[in-house]
Amino acid sequence: MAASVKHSQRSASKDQPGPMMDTRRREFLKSAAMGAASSLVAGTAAPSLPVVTADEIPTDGDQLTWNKAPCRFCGTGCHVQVGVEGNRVVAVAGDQAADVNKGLLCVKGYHVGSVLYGKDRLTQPLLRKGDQYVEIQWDEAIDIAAKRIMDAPGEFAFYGSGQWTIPEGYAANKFMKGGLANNHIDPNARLCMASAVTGFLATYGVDEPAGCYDDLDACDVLITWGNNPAEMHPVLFSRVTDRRSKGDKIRLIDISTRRTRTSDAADLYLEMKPQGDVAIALGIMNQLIANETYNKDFVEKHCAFRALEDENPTLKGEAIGEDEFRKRIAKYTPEHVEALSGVPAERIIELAKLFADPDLRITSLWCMGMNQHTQGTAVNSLVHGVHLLSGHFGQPGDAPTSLTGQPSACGTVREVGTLAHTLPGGRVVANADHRAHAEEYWNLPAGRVNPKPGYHTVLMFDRFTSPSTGEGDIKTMFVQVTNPGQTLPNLNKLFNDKKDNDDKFLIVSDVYPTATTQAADLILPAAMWVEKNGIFGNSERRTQQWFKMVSPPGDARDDCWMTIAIAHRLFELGHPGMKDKDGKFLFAMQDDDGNDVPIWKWEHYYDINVDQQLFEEYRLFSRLKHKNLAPYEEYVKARGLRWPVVEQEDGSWRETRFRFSGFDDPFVPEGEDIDFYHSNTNDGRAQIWFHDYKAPPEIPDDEYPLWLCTGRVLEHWHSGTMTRRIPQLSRAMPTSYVELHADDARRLNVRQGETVVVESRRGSANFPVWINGRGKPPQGTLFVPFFDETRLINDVTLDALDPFSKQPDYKKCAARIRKLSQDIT
Ligand SMILES: Nc1nc2c(c(=O)[nH]1)N[C@H]1C(S)=C(S)[C@@H](COP(=O)(O)OP(=O)(O)OC[C@H]3O[C@@H](n4cnc5c(=O)[nH]c(N)nc54)[C@H](O)[C@@H]3O)O[C@H]1N2
Ligand SMILES: Nc1nc2c(c(=O)[nH]1)N[C@H]1C(S)=C(S)[C@@H](COP(=O)(O)OP(=O)(O)OC[C@H]3O[C@@H](n4cnc5c(=O)[nH]c(N)nc54)[C@H](O)[C@@H]3O)O[C@H]1N2
Ligand code: SF4
Ligand SMILES: [Mo]
Repeated sequence: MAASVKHSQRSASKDQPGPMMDTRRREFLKSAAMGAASSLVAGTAAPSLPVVTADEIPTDGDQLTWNKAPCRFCGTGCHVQVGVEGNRVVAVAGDQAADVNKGLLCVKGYHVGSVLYGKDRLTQPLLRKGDQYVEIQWDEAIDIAAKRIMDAPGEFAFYGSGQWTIPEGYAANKFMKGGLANNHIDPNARLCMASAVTGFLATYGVDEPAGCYDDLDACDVLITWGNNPAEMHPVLFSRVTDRRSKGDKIRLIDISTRRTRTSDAADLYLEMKPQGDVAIALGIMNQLIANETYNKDFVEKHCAFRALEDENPTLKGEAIGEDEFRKRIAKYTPEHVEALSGVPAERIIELAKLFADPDLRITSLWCMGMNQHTQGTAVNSLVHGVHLLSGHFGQPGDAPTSLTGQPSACGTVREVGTLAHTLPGGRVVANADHRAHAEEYWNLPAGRVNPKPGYHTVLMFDRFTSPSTGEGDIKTMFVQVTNPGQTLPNLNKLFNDKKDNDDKFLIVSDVYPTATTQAADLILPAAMWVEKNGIFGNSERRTQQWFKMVSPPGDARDDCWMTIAIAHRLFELGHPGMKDKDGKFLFAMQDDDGNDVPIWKWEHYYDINVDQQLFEEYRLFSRLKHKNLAPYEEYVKARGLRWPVVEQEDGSWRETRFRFSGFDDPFVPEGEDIDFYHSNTNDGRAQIWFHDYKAPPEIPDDEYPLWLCTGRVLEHWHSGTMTRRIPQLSRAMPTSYVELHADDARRLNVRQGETVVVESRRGSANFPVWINGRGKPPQGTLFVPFFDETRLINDVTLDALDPFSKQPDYKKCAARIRKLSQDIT
């Protein structure tokens, strides 16, 4: 067993002021933060944390202790310095020693410390008794949860999160797949990056981006494919705008269905129709082929062509020759693409010319516009294909990079393998060798891991709330660190029926009351962020560690402890899966002297570093598919390391920035420039896919004449449970709204600020109108952010899925708006 890290080691990461940062970039972000905070309404101020800039961190002589942690919010993965006095976080500053953000934070990061101090934190387990909740003790709560599972282990589902820490997700995964031999575990990241995963797998045979944030420092052209990093990955985006303000020539091209702050910063804004991205990617490839301007050498050496099988298509597809690819791509002429996407033919030609230029470095970024898409796998593969066909791959600045949104969607979901069909380290339950490795590392009897994938998120909720399928075979569900009662699509179908269904038992662990806890039978109060130890994995394969700094309020406890305590109660109740093959508890742990530590008892949970022990076990898996991680102690010292991390001859650990590239990736054989060593065709080649354009699943018609897109805003995090409790953020953006084009408003006779009903075939919700607001949707389209629990836009959205990734499309459906007073007959 690895040695546990003593708390005294924490001071090792105490920070000294780092290198000078660019003042303009800092001013930009500071003013963005202050801009949001400046709309404070006088007189309503609640206690809040001071915003401290990195160079204002007090040093010696005061009571504060500073320690590092990644920001609680987005997948950018900035590091903050957290100032603690007594048992309270009292200040937060950007971490100058962090490569990702070099001391900068966005408005959410500056206020991240306040997430802990909303007035209505959950502090005691609560059990539903009729219409009431009664406070109960933890022993009873754990016993109730364990007995529900014991009654029907195969009818239990675990719904987790890309905001789980790596050890939390790893423990949940081991509990389900190794303990209960039940694969009904899936995280909210299914709603977020499942199509990115299938795109990577189909193209390279292995998940996660080859490039990293350094590409943004080196590219000549940056293309955003329907994402809005100016608001959703702000510090990352500032890395690019910063270069431009220093005089670097960098061209920003924003392709989007609506004008956003990213479009405002772009040199060229291309407005497309929903689903137009598929056509645009096909159009670029068409031109590269038609003009013979693709990179023949790169394609010949490193690529192969592929398409879906005619019958029973699979993610693997079938090989097609280059001639067949040429034939199929021929129909996507710039004119045809213009008709499908709304982007003028000459702009498609212009994009193709950029990709045809071998002297440029081109980075593509995307996020939910391409993933929440019924052709999500297809469009992800096509954009990889554009880069491969043109050879814009593998050099710093030349990269197709999918950004993740949540702080550990990569770390906890993709790497730890918490999806319903995956195992740790990028492996799958359907493969006998992969199962055998898991059984070996978990010391389980052969055959324990179930080969059948569990239910993906949408199916899991369908089987739980079962509006259409009779009883539904999921009887008990445990939800941790996610708020499905607000964020699932088509809530009337997938969630709202739970409220009237007493046969189903919903256990929810959260930090605040939410739309989901409202429907819960058992509510478990959780410790959050720096109230516990943790590890996150960000968008660029960077694994980042932090220590617990303050105690959680009341009786709130760690999510990982809850999972282990439930597992141990099941062990006591005699569930055979909670034993390893030597009869020992699945999560048995010892201290440095080899003594057993009863970590299922809360008072002993922090006697050892449970995170470290789980991480060291998980590390074994990381080596199976070249996702190698360093020992835990290395992450204690660093501001994150990008995997694969391999040990050097001198005993140091080296991270990897550019995967598959001979000059940087330790797994590319000596002398090779590029090697796709997980190739689906076992020949070192990546696949350039052909997919036909398909129409969106629901298209506006006479009854529902408008396109509805949903998404986010800078100030709020998802369902708003955390950011709406931070006074500065909630005052800056107090309520959600519907963005509308001025001509549509005129035609519909609605005014700025007026509340209207937004409705679809599935449901409705009310929103104030915002014309020419934060974003500007084109005529005939609406945009609604989903952070406001008082106005649930997911009563309106569609639950149509991508056939491979099973990710729903929240970005397009048919809707209408009407005045509040006006009835539709
Ligand atoms: N402030 C803040 N930042 C966040 C988050 C947050 O809640 N708040 N959440 C994080 C998470 S988990 C995520 S997943 C990311 C999301 O980050 P983004 O994807 O950048 O943001 P969204 O607002 O979800 O996406 C809205 C965009 O989808 C595009 N779109 C609509 N239809 C299409 C289409 O057919 N094709 C394409 N290509 N684009 C289309 C539109 O251009 C629209 O602007 O943000 C992360 N960062
Ligand atoms: N309409 C629409 N809906 C969407 C999307 C969209 O674009 N449009 N995007 C989808 C995407 S990409 C995503 S990622 C999802 C996000 O959807 P969710 O994950 O459901 O949203 P969050 O608000 O992040 O929920 C996290 C919950 O965890 C709680 N929490 C915080 N810290 C802790 C902790 O340490 N422990 C515990 N137990 N709880 C904690 C918070 O209070 C909050 O209730 O939304 C999806 N839904
Ligand atoms: S960009 Fe993301 S990680 Fe960085 S401070 Fe803002 S919310 Fe936090
Ligand atoms: Mo997400």
